[in-house]
This record gives sequence, structure tokens and C-alpha cells, in this order.
Amino acid sequence: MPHTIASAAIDLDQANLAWAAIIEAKRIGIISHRHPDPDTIGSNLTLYDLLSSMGKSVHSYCVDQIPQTYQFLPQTRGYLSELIPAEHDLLISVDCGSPEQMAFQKTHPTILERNFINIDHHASNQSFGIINIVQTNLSSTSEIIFNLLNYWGVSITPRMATYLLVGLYYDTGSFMHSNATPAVMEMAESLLRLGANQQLIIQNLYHNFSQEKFHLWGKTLEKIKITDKNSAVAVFGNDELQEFHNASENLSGVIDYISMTKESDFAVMISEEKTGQIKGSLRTRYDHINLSDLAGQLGGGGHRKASGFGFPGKLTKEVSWKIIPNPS
Ligand SMILES: [Mn+2]
Repeated sequence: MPHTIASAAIDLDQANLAWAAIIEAKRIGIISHRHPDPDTIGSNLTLYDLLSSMGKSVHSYCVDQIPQTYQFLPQTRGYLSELIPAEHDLLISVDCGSPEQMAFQKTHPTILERNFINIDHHASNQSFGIINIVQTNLSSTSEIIFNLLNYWGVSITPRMATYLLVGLYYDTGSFMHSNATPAVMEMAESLLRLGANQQLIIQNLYHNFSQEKFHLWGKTLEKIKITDKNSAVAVFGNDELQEFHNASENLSGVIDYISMTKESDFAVMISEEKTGQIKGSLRTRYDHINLSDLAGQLGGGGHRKASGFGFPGKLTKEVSWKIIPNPS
């Protein structure tokens, strides 16, 4: 029976429905978004541990491979990239702002017609599940899962606490973003008390730069230009990225440093990591700037202060010159 603790943070009706659906189900698939990040992975594996301990047959899914950087988390090798919806009587998506983020509807167009729980915190989420726990007020899907576990009255193992803490670290920018609320800090405290391995996270998420990554970041930071729209922009063409190994993976996170440029209001990083595919990341430090809208206009999405987009295309370099006559 779910505990009836006061929890204004989540939709309790949907939380009750989700619990009932979980109790009922035998074979459950949990789906992370493409280009998986620690929030979607941590949320997924926490639920994986809970549902396995309840005797369910559970599998974690993601269309993309889990990046090497995050493979320090236990069980990431258990992820499957091929999903057959009919093999499950319940599907749960975590941290997927849209069905496109999940990316399985391409191969399985009727996937959303199934018993489906959508757990997410992105403002762009259109509640595409049958049951929807969409809390745009919370920092991360990990924070939603934490609230759910407490509400459902299930115990959190040290490993689950580590999974949730990694999601919290990532989505709050190491507790530096404005979504690091008092509730987030309390959650971090609880997770540490529950035995979360904080040092494992710090060592692997932050203190593990390869020389190659440093060189790529150095080159990226050198490129920063402030435009007349007060944005700090860095652009990487495909040819420049060829000389770096794992450029795509190694560029992840550098946008947060570009957005520290004090002369700018927001940061833009544009790259052609895969030939013919433009990828953009947007960040701002300011509450009044809505980058979710800007990314939306470019076919992407995300949060007000952190968003991204991608579309097929090429980057070509243009050099412009300005004539400045000497004073006569
Ligand atoms: Mn998230």
C-alpha cells in the first residue's frame, strides 16, 4: 500500500495509478531517451532495481549505447537497444520529453497505445502516456522517482541512492543551477544517508578528463565569440572534429563552460559531429531567457535554461572582413 505521506511535489493520483499498474504487470520495459544522460540512466536503473526486487521481469532500453563515461554505473551493460513492445505488459519512459526522444515509435508506431507510464520533468512533455507523471517543477526525473519511491513506501538501497544522486548531480549542474532547490538539497542529504556512493560519481563524472578531452575543450573555448545578440558562440565544423577521437562524447558538457562567459546572456554551441548532421546546444544563466522556445523553433526542445536541437545539414565557414580607414 502506498504511504499517504504529504507530498505536494508530485501528482498523487497519477502516482497511485502508476503503482497499481506496476503491481499488475509481470513483464516491464523501462525506456531511456536517445543520447542517454545520467538522469535518464539513473532513473531507469533505480526503477530496474525496484521492479526486479518485486519479482518482475524487467529490461532497460535505449536506442543508443550508454556512453563509456557513464558505464561506471552498475548494470549499464544490461541495457538493450532492440525493444519488442508485445513482450511487455507495461512500458515506462523516464526523462523522455517527447516520443521522438524515446525513438522507439519509429520502429513501433503503436507503442504509445500500450500500457504506458511517462515519467518526466521537461516543459515540452505533452503527456503522451496513458499514465503521466510529468513534473516540470522538479529538477530532474531522478527527483520525481525519489518522490515516487517515498510515496510508494518502498526502501531505497545504497545502489538506488547512487543512481538517483548521479541524476541529481547532472541535471542541477552539480547543484549550481537555480533548480537546486531546498528540496533538492534535502534529497541529496537523504541519498547520502542512504549510502549513495558520492565519490564514485565525482571521480567518474568530473575528475576523469582525458588529455584528448582537454585538448578538444581548449580548442572549443578558444573559439568563443560574443555576437551582437550577446550570445557566446562556438562552432565546430566536421573537418575540424575529424582530428579528435570520440569528439561527440568528449564535447558533452563544454557548453556549460561557454555559458560562463560573463559578457554573454546565453551560450550557443553548434557542431557537425556526424557528417551531414547539425547539432546545437543552448544554455543560459538567466531566468528571463527561454531557450526551450528557441530550440523548439529549430525542431528541438528542452528546458528554459538548457535546450538543444538537431537537424540534417552542413556547416560551411564564412569569413567576413571589415574596412577600417585610418583617421584622417
Ligand atoms: Mn532530466
